[in-house]
Amino acid sequence: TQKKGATIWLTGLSASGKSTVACALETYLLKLGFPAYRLDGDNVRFGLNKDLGFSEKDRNENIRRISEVAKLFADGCIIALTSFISPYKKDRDAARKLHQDAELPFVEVFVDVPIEVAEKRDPKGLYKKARQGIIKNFTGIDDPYESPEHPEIHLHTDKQSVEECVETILDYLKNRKII
Ligand code: GGZ
Repeated sequence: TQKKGATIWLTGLSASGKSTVACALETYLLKLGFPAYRLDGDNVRFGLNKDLGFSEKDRNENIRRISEVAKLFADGCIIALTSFISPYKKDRDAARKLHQDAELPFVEVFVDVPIEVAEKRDPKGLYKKARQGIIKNFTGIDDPYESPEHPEIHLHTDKQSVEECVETILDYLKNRKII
């Protein structure tokens, strides 16, 4: 029988590894026969949310809309994998509440990495630009990131491999009977 959907909500700094983990997890889920769909900056911020920037208000609205979309996917028996910084606790809690009210599983995954490590990775050179003041309000530099206090899953991407991270999430999903 087809299982219910769920939302796996990855949160963490830029270059923490959210998208990398989401991509690998998606591959595994699909291989196991579970429909999964990834929502990330590339398919949301350039489409549905192209009117939004990075002010606190715009980030709030970005996350609010993504929460609603993820809920729709989950309601359609798909596992939605979201990878957005989602820096504000209030916004993540609202996403959780939205799912709880609809009786859909919501799994918050803290993709944790020390800022120094993220800044060293700097795959797009954005931290450098933020340090130079070319980009303003960059998360972790001159904009806040509120770490989750009680995430369902806490990953450390500076100490765990992508495979270990995926396995941790898969084990959790199996235990919760989501997959
Ligand atoms: C943080 C920014 C910013 C600012 C552009 N602050 O590493 P990336 O490039 O690919 O991921 C970051 C992405 C963040 O978008 P989100 O939708 O995830 O943010 S939020 O959840 O806070 O709404 C980064 C890029 O966009 N980027 N400017 N000022 N990240």
